[in-house]
Amino acid sequence: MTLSAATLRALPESVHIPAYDRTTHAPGVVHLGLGAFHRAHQAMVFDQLLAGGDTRWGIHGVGMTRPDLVNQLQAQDGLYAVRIADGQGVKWQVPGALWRTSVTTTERDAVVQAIAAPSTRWVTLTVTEKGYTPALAQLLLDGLRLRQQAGLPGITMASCDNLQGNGQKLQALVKAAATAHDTEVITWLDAHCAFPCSMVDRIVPAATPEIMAAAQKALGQTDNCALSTEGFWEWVVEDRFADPTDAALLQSAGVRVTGDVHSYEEAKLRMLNGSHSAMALMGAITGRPYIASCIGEPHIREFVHRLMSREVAPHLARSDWADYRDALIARFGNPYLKHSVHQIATDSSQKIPQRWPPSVLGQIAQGASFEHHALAAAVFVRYTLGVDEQGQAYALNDPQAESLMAMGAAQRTAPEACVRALLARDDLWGSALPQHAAWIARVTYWHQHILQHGVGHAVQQLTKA
Ligand code: CS2
Repeated sequence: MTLSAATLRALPESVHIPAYDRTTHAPGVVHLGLGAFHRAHQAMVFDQLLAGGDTRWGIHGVGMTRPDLVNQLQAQDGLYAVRIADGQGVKWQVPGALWRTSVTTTERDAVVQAIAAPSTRWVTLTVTEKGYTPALAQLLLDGLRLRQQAGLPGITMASCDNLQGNGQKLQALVKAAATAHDTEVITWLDAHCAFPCSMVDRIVPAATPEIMAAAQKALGQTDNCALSTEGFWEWVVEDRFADPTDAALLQSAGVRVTGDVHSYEEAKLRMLNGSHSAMALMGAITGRPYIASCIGEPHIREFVHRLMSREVAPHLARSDWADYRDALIARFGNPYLKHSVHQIATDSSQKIPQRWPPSVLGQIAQGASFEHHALAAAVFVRYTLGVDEQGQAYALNDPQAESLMAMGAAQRTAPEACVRALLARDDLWGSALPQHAAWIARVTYWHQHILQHGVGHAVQQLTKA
């Protein structure tokens, strides 16, 4: 038996299931990017609002890249189980907010129509860092134009990707795609639509065969779309909505609505995601498969603790950073989350710019040490070799993979030139760092150390100092 609307009632009582009607109302949210994160984060917030009786939060989920996943979700009537597990315990829940699905590649028109549907009030996005393309802007613009022409109300478009100022970036992207024929839709958009910035946080690893097997056991049914996550979740969204009454509603579901998302965004990107990238690259090279296996090593744990305390925190507006750091280290160690280092190392070229350079520049401006970030950057250079310390090859999954590997290939024979070439890239490091001699010198130092003695030795050397 496979999980679906028909089999939902046969689930064990311990599994929390939706009790509300999922078929009568049209979705109020179009979500672009139907990956694991959205399904275990916002979809569960919307599930809560639906459970409270507000029928406007059903989701039309749009897969941007994975038709296979969308087909599986469709076969299960949009239902999937989420295992929520950490030191507090383990529970299973089936959120019911996903009501319809489409794939952009083959059903673009259906997506445009969904954005333009009278019932649609929100568009949310988790399309990843590399998803902010002119094609995305055009898709949104086509939907918005139909709304404007039909005289429909404006909508809230909430980017939920790990980018600083994500709402502003989305708005700028949509406007940049407009041509001279779009003057009316842009005037309408400015007057009626809202692009709030958002900080979203919950660790949701990509699904694994292990979680499918655990789902089978807990549900007594097959679930090809099961996910695993932690109890913790946070959604901080800017108080900027097409319908201002949404603020109170979201708050009632545990979302933080504020004028100041910036301080949450920068703390999350540099503390959580910055540490994640450093550990993921270390794990990839040393053959540690999961984040929990990395943070479980005392020297890596010390490295991450010091990276956050000494080099990230001094530049954050968020004053409760010490508690935040300690909570993060505990979350990284969650044994239930088999969070693959190679998954996090994916698209590093798109992630590093938000995660590391702002802290390095902050340290430089204060004349303070940036050794931990220099070591992390050296680990990234070493990562571009595509072979771990045991001699196992791994693939770089990155839009820049080819150029990164071409630059990194000769690092054993011409290490300094390779480090220089990779550090000269302003797409990764911004405009100031590639000129900074001391930064280049320290990355070069750690890179040599790593080539000679290995990543573990380098981390130990630094954390002993
Ligand atoms: C991770 C994030 O894959 C990655 O790059 O750093 O997906 C991280 O797990 C989430 O941002 C946590 O909220």
